[in-house]
Amino acid sequence: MARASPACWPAPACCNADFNEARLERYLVLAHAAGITPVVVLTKADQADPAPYVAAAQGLSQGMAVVALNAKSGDVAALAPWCRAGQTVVLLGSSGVGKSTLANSLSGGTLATGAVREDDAKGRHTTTARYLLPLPQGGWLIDTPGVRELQLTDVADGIDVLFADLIDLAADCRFRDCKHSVEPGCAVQAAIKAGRVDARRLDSWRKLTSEEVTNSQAMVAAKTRAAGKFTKKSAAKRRPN
Ligand SMILES: Nc1nc2c(ncn2[C@@H]2O[C@H](COP(=O)(O)OP(=O)(O)OP(=O)(O)O)[C@@H](O)[C@H]2O)c(=O)[nH]1
Ligand SMILES: [Mg+2]
Ligand SMILES: [Zn+2]
Repeated sequence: MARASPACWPAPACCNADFNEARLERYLVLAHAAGITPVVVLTKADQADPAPYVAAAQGLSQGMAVVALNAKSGDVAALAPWCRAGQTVVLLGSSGVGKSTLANSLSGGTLATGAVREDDAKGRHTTTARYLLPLPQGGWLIDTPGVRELQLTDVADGIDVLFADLIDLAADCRFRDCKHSVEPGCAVQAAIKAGRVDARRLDSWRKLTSEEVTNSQAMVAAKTRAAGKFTKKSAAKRRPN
């Protein structure tokens, strides 16, 4: 995606059993790491009261736009601010959340959509390629295949943006190397006790940071091994027989 054009990243999720805060947080970290504005779109608002899902999504990031709608109805005007000329929209989310349905409603296109499984509301990976579609307001939309698993690597910046409030608080902890668990003078634990911060967010911050560090170290190690092999091969080629 061209960096020059303002882009937004609606991360559709459903107002049903498939709604998952931890998964949404991963999309948000990825978007922030890429310098893209995330917008959470809660589809299937016709199937359940969207209010608790909207509140849960808003709790993931202060001030983030969260839109609940019925992607099938064609009434997607609430997304107009992100679909204007010069803007690019990428739909990202699990299979079956309604990305292609939303893409069709926004663009007037006819991308294939697929039914979800009845027992757990999961999709069947209907879309298998990426599609670029022009939007009537002048922007562009990219529909993508459903994400199966999202492993985070090299996104430390994105984690810092999503958890900026906790990082700010941590600056007031008594100890520089505070782990925000049982240390005296921990500003993060104080905020949790005062009800200003959800303990779940601290847990997510820890989990995502640790996963990111492990994955990034594994990536560096793999690159170093690959570079070592390459150097040995080219040295062998240069060696006179
Ligand atoms: N009731 C209702 N059904 C919806 C809504 N959005 C999508 N659906 C239905 O959900 C199913 C999956 O929709 P798709 O648009 O194919 O989902 P997708 O995210 O593109 O799925 P993949 O291509 O597999 O990644 C289809 O049966 C849609 O008709 C909605 O807002 N309300
Ligand atoms: Mg699709
Ligand atoms: Zn602390």
